[in-house]
Amino acid sequence: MSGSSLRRRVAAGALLALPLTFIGATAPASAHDGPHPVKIRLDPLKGSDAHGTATLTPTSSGGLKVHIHTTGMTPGMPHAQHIHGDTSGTHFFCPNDSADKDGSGFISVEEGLKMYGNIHISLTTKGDTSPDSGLAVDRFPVADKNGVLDYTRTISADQLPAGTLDGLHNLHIVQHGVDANGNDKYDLDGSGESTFAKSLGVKGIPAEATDGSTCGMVMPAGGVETGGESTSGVEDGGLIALGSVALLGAGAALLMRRRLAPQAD
Ligand SMILES: [Cu+2]
Repeated sequence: MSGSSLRRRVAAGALLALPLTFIGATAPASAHDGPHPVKIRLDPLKGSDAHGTATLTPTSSGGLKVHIHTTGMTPGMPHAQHIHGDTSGTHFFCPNDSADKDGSGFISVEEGLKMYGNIHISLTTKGDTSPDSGLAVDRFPVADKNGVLDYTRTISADQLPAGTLDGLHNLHIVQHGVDANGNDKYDLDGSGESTFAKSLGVKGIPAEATDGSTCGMVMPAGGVETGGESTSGVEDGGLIALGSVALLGAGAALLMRRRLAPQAD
């Protein structure tokens, strides 16, 4: 073998080795063995001190196991909770304090939807998990007397919107229900009436029942949070919020009124 041929071989070997090393170091294992579980830290939204964790685990049969554990929730009350956003790549995010445009001290549904996106999955305890069940408070988990909420449900493959498992990193979890006046229940004295429920034609629902309590961004293992606000995401948000109001429907809100409106006794 001539010297120049050897050098060419060594050079070619080095060129091959470089990209292989690069791929080995950076390619996610999930490229070949399906989506991995993601763990989400649920942080308090403005005015809330609830927090916790959620774990989303894709099942071998194409479903999604959801486990949520939060503390500091309104005790004894149901908490609507959803996976928000979509899997098309639109950039959604958890709203920070500045999202409280009306100065209520909390993030209302209207304020939040522009940021965390539409309802993708309703995390109910049984039955339907579509956006139609967004306010089905009789099927949302109830926090215990200490304000601890523990929720586990496996959503079957046929109930998951197409692309959910591959698009987990675009999604968020939002829990609702706060206790503005610290009396351990939702009432109109706390934070007034829910303008969101009212917009659906249902009066008398406490804003405490629909204001956001926690939000968590879904990040793949080893993923880096990019942060920042996408202008297009915000602009899209207005339209998406309108769509969501229509999706939730007056029927769901009526259910909510039955469950949450102050009882005459
Ligand atoms: Cu929600």
